[in-house]
Amino acid sequence: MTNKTDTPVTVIGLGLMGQALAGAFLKAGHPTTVWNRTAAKADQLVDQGAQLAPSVGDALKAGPLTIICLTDYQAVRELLGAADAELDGTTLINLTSGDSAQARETAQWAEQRGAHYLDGAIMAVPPAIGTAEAMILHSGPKPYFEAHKSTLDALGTVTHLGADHGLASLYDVAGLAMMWSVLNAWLQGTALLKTAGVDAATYAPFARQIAEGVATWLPGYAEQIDRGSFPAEVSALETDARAMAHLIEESEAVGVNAELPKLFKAMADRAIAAGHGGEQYPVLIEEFGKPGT
Ligand code: FVH
Repeated sequence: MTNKTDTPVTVIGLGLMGQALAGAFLKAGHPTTVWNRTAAKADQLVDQGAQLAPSVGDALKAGPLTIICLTDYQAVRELLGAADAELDGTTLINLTSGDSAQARETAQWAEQRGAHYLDGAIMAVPPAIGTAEAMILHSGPKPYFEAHKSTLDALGTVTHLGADHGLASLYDVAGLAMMWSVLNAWLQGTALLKTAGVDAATYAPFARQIAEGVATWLPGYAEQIDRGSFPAEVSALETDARAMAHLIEESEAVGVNAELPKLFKAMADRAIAAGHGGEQYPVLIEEFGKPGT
């Protein structure tokens, strides 16, 4: 049986992320072939033992598993389109950021050319690659993932989400929604407190406690969403909407931007107008589940 660190791997695309990916494979002992449009970006990796392939086609042929990580899907299709004969029989994992439709289209395109295709999303910055903190999501046929999981483990905490190739991209953007919503909410509060001379560092631990407390509500709220039933066990939406009005009024009174609370109050008001005022907050999923006005 092959030792897991003997498995050869190819990395195409040596931007900040691709260099980190290739570096992690090398560190774990995998024979690593690399290719990049600007060849000089491979120099450091070659010094560490990587093989620089002379062409994309040669890179694809170098081993059973290729990871590609470029700026966007258009670049991926352009680049691989010029060497698509070499895709036959290879496993291709695309860790480039994009949307779910691009992931599904690229999967179909690659599979038509005989590749075993997995899409992926990296929820980490380059310095975290190779540590357990680096969350790397994959979607597509599970046997393709399982066949290479021991190699992929060199990159961080790797997860398979399901057979639908679009899932990794969807989790990626869902994570972004969470990240920016939390950060923007924190900035709103920080701006409010600044008007009273409270600095950001003083408010940050309090804000963190609130965010962690809210996070504990998620499993129960998720159950309500999955059941499609929203009894007001803790607070009714109309009570929450009155608190939102306070936030807007206070922001305006002290000269702080109120666009964000106005946005979520408008959604709550629409749900209340539709008869959901006596239900609990996650009933707003119905507003989130349709196109905006
Ligand atoms: N860096 C990060 O923190 C994030 C974390 C989350 C996920 N991303 C995504 O990873 C993809 C690559 O990001 P990156 O940081 O490595 O980006 P760059 O350093 O700008 O490198 C881009 C590479 O793509 C190559 N490239 C672009 N267009 C083409 C093309 N038409 N043909 C061939 N290669 C192309 C570029 O080559 P070169 O400019 O060096 O010749 C770089 O290798 C991205 O989807 C992030 O969203 C990273």
